[in-house]
Amino acid sequence: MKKEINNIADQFNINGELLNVECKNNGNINRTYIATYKMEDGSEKCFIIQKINTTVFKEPYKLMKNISNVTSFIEMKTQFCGDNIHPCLSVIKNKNNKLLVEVLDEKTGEKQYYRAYNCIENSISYDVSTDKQVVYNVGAAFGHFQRLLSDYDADDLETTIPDFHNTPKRFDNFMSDIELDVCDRSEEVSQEIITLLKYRGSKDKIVNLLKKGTIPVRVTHNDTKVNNVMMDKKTGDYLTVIDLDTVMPGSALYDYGDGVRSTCSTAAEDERDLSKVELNMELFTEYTKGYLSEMADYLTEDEVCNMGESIRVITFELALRFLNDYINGDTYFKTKYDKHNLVRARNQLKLLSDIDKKMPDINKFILETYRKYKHENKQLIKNK
Ligand code: GN1
Ligand code: MG
Repeated sequence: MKKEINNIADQFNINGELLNVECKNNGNINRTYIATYKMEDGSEKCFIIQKINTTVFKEPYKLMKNISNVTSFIEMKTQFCGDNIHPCLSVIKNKNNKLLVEVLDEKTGEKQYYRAYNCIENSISYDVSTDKQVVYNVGAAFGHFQRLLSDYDADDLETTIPDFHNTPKRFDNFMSDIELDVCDRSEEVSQEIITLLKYRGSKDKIVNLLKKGTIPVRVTHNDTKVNNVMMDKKTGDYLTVIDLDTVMPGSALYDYGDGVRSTCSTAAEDERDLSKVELNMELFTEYTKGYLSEMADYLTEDEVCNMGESIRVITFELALRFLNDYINGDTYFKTKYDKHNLVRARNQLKLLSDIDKKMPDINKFILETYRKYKHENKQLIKNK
């Protein structure tokens, strides 16, 4: 493998001598490597190389086109605004100017696809953080990302995973997979199924708002997990948002909801001790302030009124996806041990029940914060 990955790294258009490639064991979908090169000026520089999971991303060139278009647009805007605080993610092409390096797997006869990015220097990301400043910054980072793309035409992007956040469709598939029960696991998880069904009431809400045109289709990230924000190691400020695989047309609400789900839980997504899992309201307020500090002027009132609901819907969706994958025999998410997906599903169900209890407070805070930012911005414009 070592020789193979070195050979792949050599095919990217990087003017340097490859020193080392290290595999990073994170992410539930793709495989990530860090490649270090000695550059022409003698300095050492790291690059990210990723093997694309083609079971999940069936059309890697379409996916890379989305990423390349969006990263170029962000880079242009960032330069235009004279922003030299937020470094941009850029795709590094191969030596033939292609977005991917292709390799033929001799065993299976299938093509494998690799892509490369620059590394965001002096940065760190967190799987969990209870630091209020970090959480505020994660909210601001995803808000900033959405704001930069608020005038990018969503029709220009390919839908690389159809129905990615179509919660009702995922639910229907889940119900038929319980029936099919290919691995004979449905009975084992009957308690989890019952708990999940209790919360199915809100699953159609966002999809219906999109269908009716009540809320707009925007360019969205679709994987706003806390560890997808690179933070400055020294200052703790956000630098940039990574993992743009699922950038597609979608709803801003799923991005906000998923950000809160992932960032404001008191434990990691696969914590087994459920007594440690809840929605931390202090962190939720920080995330929401950070997000709205960027997005209050860009969201419609219908979007704002449904932000709270989006947290419940996306947590339901993740609980459902993990449980469904367990029932299907763990074919989608990478797992590190036997019942990993079941642990994740239980964890998300616990979080969901806590979010459900806290909905009135969640909604109240979102509206108050929205009004505050809208008002402050108006005053700012008036006083200019
Ligand atoms: C997957 O691999 P990662 O961690 O970036 C998944 C997300 C889930 C997430 C849950 C393409 O993302 O949708 O929210 O796991 N990505 C895809 O941890 O399915
Ligand atoms: Mg991802």
